[in-house]
Amino acid sequence: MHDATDHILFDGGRAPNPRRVAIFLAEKQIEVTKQPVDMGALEHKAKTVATLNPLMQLPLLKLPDGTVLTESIAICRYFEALFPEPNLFGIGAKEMAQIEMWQRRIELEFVFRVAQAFRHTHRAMADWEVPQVPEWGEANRPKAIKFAQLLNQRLAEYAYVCGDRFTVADITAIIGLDLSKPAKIIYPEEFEHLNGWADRIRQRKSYVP
Ligand SMILES: N[C@@H](CCC(=O)N[C@@H](CS)C(=O)NCC(=O)O)C(=O)O
Repeated sequence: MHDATDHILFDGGRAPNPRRVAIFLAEKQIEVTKQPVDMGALEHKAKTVATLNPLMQLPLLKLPDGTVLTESIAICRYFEALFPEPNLFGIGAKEMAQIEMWQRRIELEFVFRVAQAFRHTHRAMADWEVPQVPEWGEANRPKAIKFAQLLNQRLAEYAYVCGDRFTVADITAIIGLDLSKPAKIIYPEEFEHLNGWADRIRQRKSYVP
């Protein structure tokens, strides 16, 4: 276990981006000090978080020198640099670029679509997404399914999104797939490679439901 308990992670529990960092830290066995924030009670909009992050979003990491990092991938990259093993962002020019490519694609073409569907159609998001535009949410569902189809094809060939090993791109993909349930996005049963991959990812010790 790597000791990083002098770092404070403002943690939003089950929200997708906080989960992304939680899974990453668990994979790398890094221990930080967690400061839970009850996002259901909109605590992320209260002064403590708002003064540290004007965007009022989580996760948020406070470094020992007081530096504040937000953006899940920035936080993950910071820890990858501090504790390089196990490597999750790639080794060498080609693998690093491939992981970055899939990570960005999944973030922009999948997680974003699923999140828009969730935020603009789910009643629980009415105080978060103002105004909710249900038509926009609906419009994103087929786009998420289209990208999931591409992932399914890819996972027919490879055990993991970026090839034969688990990387940060798998973490981003699983949080998008998990968010699909409350977003009411239903994938065709024939996406068997995607489903098989998801079962394997959810069985990893690092998986945070
Ligand atoms: N791009 C940021 C997104 C962070 C983000 O949107 N976090 C959500 C939780 S998953 C949040 O804090 N939302 C608060 C809100 O929308 O009010 C990242 O990758 O960390």
